[in-house]
Amino acid sequence: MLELGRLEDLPQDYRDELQSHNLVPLWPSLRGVLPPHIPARQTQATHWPYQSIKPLLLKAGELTPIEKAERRVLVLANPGHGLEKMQASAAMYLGMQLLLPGEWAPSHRHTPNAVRMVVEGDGAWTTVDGEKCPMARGDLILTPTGLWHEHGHEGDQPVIWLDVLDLPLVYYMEASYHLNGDRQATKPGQGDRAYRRGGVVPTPVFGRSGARYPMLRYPWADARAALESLAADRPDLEAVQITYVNPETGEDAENILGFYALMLRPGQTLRLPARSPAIVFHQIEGGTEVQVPAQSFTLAEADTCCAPGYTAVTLHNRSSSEPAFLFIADESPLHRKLGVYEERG
Ligand code: 1HN
Repeated sequence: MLELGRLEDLPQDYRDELQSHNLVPLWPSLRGVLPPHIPARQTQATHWPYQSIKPLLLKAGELTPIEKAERRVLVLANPGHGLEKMQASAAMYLGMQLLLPGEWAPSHRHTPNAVRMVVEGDGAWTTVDGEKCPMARGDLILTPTGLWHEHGHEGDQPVIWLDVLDLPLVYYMEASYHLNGDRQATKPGQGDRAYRRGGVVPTPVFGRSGARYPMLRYPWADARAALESLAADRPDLEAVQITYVNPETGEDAENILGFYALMLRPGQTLRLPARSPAIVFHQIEGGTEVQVPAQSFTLAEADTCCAPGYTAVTLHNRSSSEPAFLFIADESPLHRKLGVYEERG
């Protein structure tokens, strides 16, 4: 390939004059922003074992009262982006959040979309847009853009959950901000009850609710049952996977990030094609070997890892007798909406 001219090839007085006019020559940087064949990715495949997070998070519970934190979170930062950027990938933020018995994380709303995947503990709840959502292991709770949300805890043991946000993207867009609010009044109705069965939706005679996000909590018991049922119905199916969708539209539950649950049959090895979006895996039950080129992670329960886009990932259930269940988050909705989604076999 023809070498393009470098910045150093230009006379210093010319470079100085460009700079004084806020001008920059493209050609020294062209290959950097538009590399051949495959994008440059800062996202590095990274593994965050839960056993290294949990003691440090509990320590944060001793060191920092909730009033001094608002959200007591240790961020799962990708070293490829620089830890201070608080990014797991280009568009994804991950954090592990701790709420102690009796604590309250006050109501706020913000432009980034969030979900939480409950890791351990009972008795906590998140109120989203007036709906009080109980939190149990494996439950997925949405806090989409603009909706008020607050967390409380009436149990007697610490509660820990994984937050997934599109914060890096929304921040990059210079569109990230929050508003604080008062404790929410709760209203009747739970989306996970109203939309209990796939294929049928509530149809009030006197006007539909019109809620953009009709389902805010996806209980793990239901998602797990759906996976088990799918696996039993389709022994021929290689990837036993479900997508968390908006039950009124069938579209992804949120606008920017996609959320899925995957069941690996006992002993199963599943090769995922290289796709343009980055991907995050969180082990809900069982154990998985996650292979990316030149690296392999052994995920134990509650572990989290990520892989950059344009990378083939191979998953292997380490148990020959029990299924393994993974929660997956990725940037597919974003890539598809922007028209840059790619799969490379
Ligand atoms: C947020 O609102 C929560 O509500 C957690 O629990 C993590 C990280 C960045 C920005 C907002 C929450 C967050 C966050």
